[in-house]
Amino acid sequence: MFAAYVRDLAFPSLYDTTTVIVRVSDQNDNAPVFKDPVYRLEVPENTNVAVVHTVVAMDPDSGINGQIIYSIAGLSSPIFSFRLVPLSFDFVKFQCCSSLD
Ligand SMILES: [Ca+2]
Ligand SMILES: [Ca+2]
Repeated sequence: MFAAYVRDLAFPSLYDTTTVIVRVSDQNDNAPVFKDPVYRLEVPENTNVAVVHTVVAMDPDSGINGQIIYSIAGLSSPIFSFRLVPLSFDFVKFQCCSSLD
């Protein structure tokens, strides 16, 4: 917010003032970034733990510009398949879908 001032060149000069209110809207100028660049996981083949790991990504934009959708890229092996379970807009867990043994 700031004040603007205008006046003419007459003598005596006349003038006016106004208040300018600027509302800054968010632009989608930040890409989502994972907390760690690489996640190295070691999972025992006979594990019964369904949740393998939870990964976190952040996007500092606001509103829809900062909301994140997780997905698995590429093909997964039939014996090593995972699925993503969203916990919130910022958290997702990798869940093992089949036996690894
Ligand atoms: Ca963004
Ligand atoms: Ca932004």
